[in-house]
Amino acid sequence: MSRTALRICPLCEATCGLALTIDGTAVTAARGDRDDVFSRGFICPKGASFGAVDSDPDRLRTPLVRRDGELREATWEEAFDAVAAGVRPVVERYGPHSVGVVLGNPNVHTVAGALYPNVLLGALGTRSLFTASTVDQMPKHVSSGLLFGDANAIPVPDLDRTDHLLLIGANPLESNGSLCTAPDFPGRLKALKARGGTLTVIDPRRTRTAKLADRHVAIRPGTDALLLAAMAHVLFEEDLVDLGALAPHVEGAEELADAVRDFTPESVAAACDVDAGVTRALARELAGAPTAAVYGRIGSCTVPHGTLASWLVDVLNILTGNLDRPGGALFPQAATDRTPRPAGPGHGFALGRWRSRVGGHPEAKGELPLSALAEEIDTPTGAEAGEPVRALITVAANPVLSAPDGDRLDKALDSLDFMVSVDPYLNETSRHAHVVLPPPPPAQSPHHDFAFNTLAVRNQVRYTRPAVPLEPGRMAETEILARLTLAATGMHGADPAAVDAMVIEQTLGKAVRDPHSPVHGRDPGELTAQLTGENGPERRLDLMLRLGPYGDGFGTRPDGLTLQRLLAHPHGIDLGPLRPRLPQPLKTRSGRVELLPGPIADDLPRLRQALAERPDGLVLVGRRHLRSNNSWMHNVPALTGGSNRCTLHLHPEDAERLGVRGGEPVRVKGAGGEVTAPAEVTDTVRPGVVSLPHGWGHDRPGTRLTHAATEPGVNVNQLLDGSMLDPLSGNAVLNGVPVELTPVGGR
Ligand SMILES: Nc1nc2c(c(=O)[nH]1)N[C@H]1C(S)=C(S)[C@@H](COP(=O)(O)OP(=O)(O)OC[C@H]3O[C@@H](n4cnc5c(=O)[nH]c(N)nc54)[C@H](O)[C@@H]3O)O[C@H]1N2
Ligand SMILES: Nc1nc2c(c(=O)[nH]1)N[C@H]1C(S)=C(S)[C@@H](COP(=O)(O)OP(=O)(O)OC[C@H]3O[C@@H](n4cnc5c(=O)[nH]c(N)nc54)[C@H](O)[C@@H]3O)O[C@H]1N2
Ligand code: SF4
Ligand SMILES: [Mo]
Repeated sequence: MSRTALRICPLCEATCGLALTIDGTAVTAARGDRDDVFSRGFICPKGASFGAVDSDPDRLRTPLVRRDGELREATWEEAFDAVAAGVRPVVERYGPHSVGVVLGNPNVHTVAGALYPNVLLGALGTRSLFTASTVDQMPKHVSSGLLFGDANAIPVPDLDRTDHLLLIGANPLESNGSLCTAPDFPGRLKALKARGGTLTVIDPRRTRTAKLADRHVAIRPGTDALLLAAMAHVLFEEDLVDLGALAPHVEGAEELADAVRDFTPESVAAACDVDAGVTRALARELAGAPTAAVYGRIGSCTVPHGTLASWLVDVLNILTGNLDRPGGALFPQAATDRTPRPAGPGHGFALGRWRSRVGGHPEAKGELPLSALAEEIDTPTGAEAGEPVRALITVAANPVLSAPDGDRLDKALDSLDFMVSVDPYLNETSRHAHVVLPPPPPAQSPHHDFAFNTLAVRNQVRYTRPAVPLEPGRMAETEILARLTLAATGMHGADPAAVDAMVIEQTLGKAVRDPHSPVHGRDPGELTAQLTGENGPERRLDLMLRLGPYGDGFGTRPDGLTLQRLLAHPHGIDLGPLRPRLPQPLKTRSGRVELLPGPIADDLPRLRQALAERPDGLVLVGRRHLRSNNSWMHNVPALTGGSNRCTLHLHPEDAERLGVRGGEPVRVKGAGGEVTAPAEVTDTVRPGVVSLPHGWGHDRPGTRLTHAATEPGVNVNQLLDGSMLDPLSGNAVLNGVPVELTPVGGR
């Protein structure tokens, strides 16, 4: 007997609605849910393989606890006992900062990851927080923090209405998009072209996305900030600046004009390897389009000037009047956002409120660079104050492969007093843990996109309950994280429901005191009694929906959103296209968009120096494959093989010059080490640039990734030594990295 269950896909940021076929408790097929209000039936090969991802036999079924040096199956009770016994002595002896927390990418794809890590961090009181954000989008958070006063206020290109889209360092035809949640991104780009719009792609590789473009600019890696600064220069020089309706909300335009004066198209041409005429054309096209949006992603973030490039993306949107207008780049309004407060000056965004112990890196958004994790563990206390990280909690993270210099981190993890990993796999990182707590597979978990709805090209809200019940012996990831929080913070054994109850009490306590809240002045007890949901996490979702911008305000807006109303709409509720919202989202001290914030102005001299830089050798960039996802999907046979391989792309001219032949192994050497991968000669990379995908290197002992180990690939991040960072955000430089090639056994 088979049945159908709906489930939002958690495998990438596109958040497609899936219709799963369930036989017994197994997912036997997945297709796109045609009635999904947002994805309308779209599905990609990863979503179609949901069943295989879900039922991977290598997924751990029980907790593992290390005994006599070996990880062995254990009960949940034994596992949490071991967490309490491992973490508490470290906190008591060395203080809270000696417990590190590493949060990986899938936390933004789970209900558990949205609701519990902040509670854990608050209760631990540690400053040793490291996340995937600092190998990804931290530059964007910092630029948004500085421009808008809110690190999470990230404008999203209005894909469905824009007339002109400029994509920088993004390849949504493979990645399905990022910081821009859009099911069927490829279809939306084709629709843009079909309605007469234009697409420009800036990427050192001629990607599938670039092939779709009207104009592709194969820039030299790492130089986007120069190109974008020159475009801003042209807008000022040619009198193309038109803030439009933004004018009253923006300050600093004159100072900005001065700041970009040196960056003429001619002066950046050699560094970027982009003709001055092309740069001028890019600026004119942007200004001339009825509406336009500039959008930058990985290739513009994970570079030495990542924050400046991210800032310039929005600067160009602002100077052309495209920020916050339909067809431009707008701020989404998610159903679980906080009640919007009236516009006005805010607290602003502070950077560097503390620094990392060893490298002295400034915190950004409360985080330290993931690149600095190894040194924070393996550098003993010296002159600097503070203790090394001695215990580590990793949740959905595989930094041994995803962060620079995995070999060093590998050794550092082995030296910890205690480590616990919440992870479904025994992989390159979790193999070091003393305790592994495996979450259930996705079909057994609920789904709501707390994070991605704040980045979606259309306002909408969807929630799916677990498609199949928890297998016997399984524990929901929400409960795992609640129990972990209690065990790590001296409340081991308390009822995990107490964690949710505490959050609800605190949230309502604040809301009733807030004059702008729909529940101002009401009794928190009476409101708590109104919450519905089968469990703590659902009641918390109900709470957020009801207090949110579309919520029922606990009865003040009777037709507003509640969990019950959402459950009655299994394919989701459409909340309409993105709408202009300024000045409400601004939280800067001035209450305006601050075009030239101090830390940005202070970083511009470094960009000016880059005008003279010319790499004399090859530089490395990354790439993504549609049927893969970071480090953890190489274990699913249905998603491996074909073009999804860990090969080194290089241009025929470079291959010829270096004597490299396609299919033969090449040794690639970088500052952090060397790897050997088969060469793939292709003119899709520009001359001077080579490309390796990340997330490979599944050949370490002690893991349980049976299929991935048969074709392990190499870890590209071993080429990095972790010293190259964007200074403002602490983000790792993963693109535009100098490397040397030698054909193995060649000349
Ligand atoms: N060279 C290079 N390096 C890169 C990048 C690059 O472009 N180039 N990209 C960077 C980017 S953008 C990112 S986001 C990072 C990602 O870095 P990470 O977040 O460290 O890596 P992932 O491979 O996403 O690993 C996620 C981990 O979560 C586990 N997991 C999967 N599903 C679940 C779940 O439901 N619950 C829990 N608890 N765990 C789960 C997986 O088994 C895996 O161990 O990598 C970065 N590294
Ligand atoms: N299939 C698949 N989908 C994914 C993921 C995955 O691993 N696989 N990962 C997910 C995650 S965590 C993220 S963050 C997103 C990322 O989403 P995207 O940012 O779209 O990811 P990439 O495909 O890495 O695209 C980055 C592009 O930047 C180019 N590039 C490199 N250096 C430079 C440069 O200096 N300048 C410019 N202009 N371009 C440059 C690269 O050639 C590459 O084409 O994808 C998500 N979706
Ligand atoms: S595009 Fe992303 S969300 Fe949609 S089916 Fe594919 S992996 Fe899932
Ligand atoms: Mo990412």
